[in-house]
Amino acid sequence: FEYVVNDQIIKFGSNRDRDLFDRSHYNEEVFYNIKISKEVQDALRYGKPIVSLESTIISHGMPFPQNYETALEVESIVRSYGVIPATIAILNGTIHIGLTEKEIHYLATVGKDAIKTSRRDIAMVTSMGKTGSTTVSATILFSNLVGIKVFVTGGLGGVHRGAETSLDVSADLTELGKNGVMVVSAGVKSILDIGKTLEYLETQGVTVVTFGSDEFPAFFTKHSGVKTPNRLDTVDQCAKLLYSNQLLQLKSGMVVAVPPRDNEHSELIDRAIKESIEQSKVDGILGKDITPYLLKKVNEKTGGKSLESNIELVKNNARIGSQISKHYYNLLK
Ligand code: PSU
Ligand code: MN
Repeated sequence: FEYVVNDQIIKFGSNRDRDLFDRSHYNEEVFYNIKISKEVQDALRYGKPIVSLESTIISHGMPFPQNYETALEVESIVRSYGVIPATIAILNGTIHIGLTEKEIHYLATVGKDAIKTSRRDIAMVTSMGKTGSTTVSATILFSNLVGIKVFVTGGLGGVHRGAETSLDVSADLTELGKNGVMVVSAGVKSILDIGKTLEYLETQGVTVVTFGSDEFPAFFTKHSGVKTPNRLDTVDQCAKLLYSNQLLQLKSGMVVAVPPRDNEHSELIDRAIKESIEQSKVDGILGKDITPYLLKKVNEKTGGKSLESNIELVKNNARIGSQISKHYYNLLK
């Protein structure tokens, strides 16, 4: 069977492939303005393992040039496992699945001039021909649309502290509930309310596992004091979890939280987080600006130590995610 994206015909081998890759979003009458890189098309066509990557972490999550260097390094780590990386973004209104180095460089230098794009922003960005970096939510959505099942990032959005009055809950969580994609991250930052985030994920039907620990990690540290709903110890177990999710067509997501290595700066970072949250109230920061604001402030207050850990853990997640993807594709054979 085949489908058409921008005049490019994408063929799949058999009906079994069709069942394995959820194509339910495809409807031939709908025209998607999507450009899938040649490499990613080939990987989809021949059933090679793929891992998708988000781009808000490039534009809003890290400063230049570390954002650029990290994005390329993460891609090369993924490749070192024989897995194809697909960084996702919207460039001049066109959804791109798989970016060139030049395109990554472009996003890294425009930084916050790119529109931080979650689900609600997608149609605005595409219809106005704008450039948008995709958050975890939009990246999950596009991954699912083209059939990519494993997505690697640093940290997820979540339920913000004080959400009982502000109602600030990241669209990452509802999107996780709607797509059978496995997201590999280092959990959620303690700028968020971790306990409430796990409650919300349960409501959304999202399977949450911690890799090799009984505790759900807090991004910069292994320890959050919150017990994880599930623990898995091998990449093969994670691949089997994904396989079962697909087989049963649950169409809801999975979070694999990878605890970061021990961090000697965790107290410094913790203090910086608390101060930054207070400062954000004084500065009147609201809505989608809060997460980028806090990341920047925490980085400044820790003299770049938080950024170092951030880079380290994204790479670590890429190692685990790539292996999960490989094992998953082996299960399909
Ligand atoms: N956490 C990070 N780095 C990031 C983000 C979160 O450590 O770059 C980004 C991700 O793209 C995530 C988004 O999807 O922030 C969540 O934003 P919000 O809290 O506004 O939903
Ligand atoms: Mn928010």
